Amino acid sequence: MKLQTVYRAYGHIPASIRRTVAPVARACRPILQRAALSSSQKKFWDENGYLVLPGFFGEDVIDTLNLFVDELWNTRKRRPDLPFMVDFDHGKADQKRWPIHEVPDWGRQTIYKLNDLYLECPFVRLMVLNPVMSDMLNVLLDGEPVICNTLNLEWGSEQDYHFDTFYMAPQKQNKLVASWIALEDISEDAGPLKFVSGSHKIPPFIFPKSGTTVASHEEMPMVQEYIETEVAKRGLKEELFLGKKGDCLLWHAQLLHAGSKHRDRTKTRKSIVTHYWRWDDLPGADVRIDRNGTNWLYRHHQPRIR
Ligand SMILES: O=C(O)CCC(=O)C(=O)O
Ligand SMILES: [Fe+2]
Repeated sequence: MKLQTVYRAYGHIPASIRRTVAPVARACRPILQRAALSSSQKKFWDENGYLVLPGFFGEDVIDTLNLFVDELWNTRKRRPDLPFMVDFDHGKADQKRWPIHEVPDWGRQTIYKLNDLYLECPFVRLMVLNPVMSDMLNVLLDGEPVICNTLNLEWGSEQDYHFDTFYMAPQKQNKLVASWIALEDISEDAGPLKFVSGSHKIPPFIFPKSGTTVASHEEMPMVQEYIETEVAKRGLKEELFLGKKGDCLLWHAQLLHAGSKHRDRTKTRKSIVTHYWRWDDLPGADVRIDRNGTNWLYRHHQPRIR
């Protein structure tokens, strides 16, 4: 029996039953692993630290999400109950994060991240961790994936090169995967995502202040030198992800990536990014399971910043 079938049968699984289901889940894992990814996809992932899934999402799914985001922006001012938070200047000293209903009209025209639609929207959860995706991530993470955040963008983030472990380090090293879904065709002058193939083999950078991979913004300049040296040493090359609408890119916890300059601001660059952790690494957390088998981390929306 497929793991998702087990979950569908139980719906939301109380902790006591979950303990009973877990061994079944583990027993199913080798079967799932054979079905989810081809051996060449797995080999490519191991060598390069990313995987492209062309046309993974149908037009109708993408259009529904785009309509939903438009609806949120268009109606936000009369909906103070909307819990979604919007980030500006993410990771910088003057980062701001406001509830969407307080964001002025210029906010949508500037670089922003609309956080965590997944916390309220089963449709978003089913999209970003549908059963096929779930099976694939199960292989890549060697464990049950859990959605731990989502970010919707409409412009290139122009973020510097980073490892996602700077912001959301998993409990266990490397047990984090991100997906980046193109919500429209992405053109070269609209700030596409760039990444360094094979950079996942660079040893993690440990920040002196915390002794972990988690960055503080004062320490960020230190890491850029490390990144440049390690990339040059290995002769690694930068690549652009020029995804078409519905394409999906998966990347490894340690894959270096960045947002390139968004040169033509008459063009948008709509995407949804999801980060996934493993259920096994979240023993005390409130992990919920939708009827379709999607695991997601239930938590508060992120706090306001100024
Ligand atoms: O889409 C981008 O430009 C960058 C997104 C990103 O790095 C992330 O969400 O981890
Ligand atoms: Fe990132």
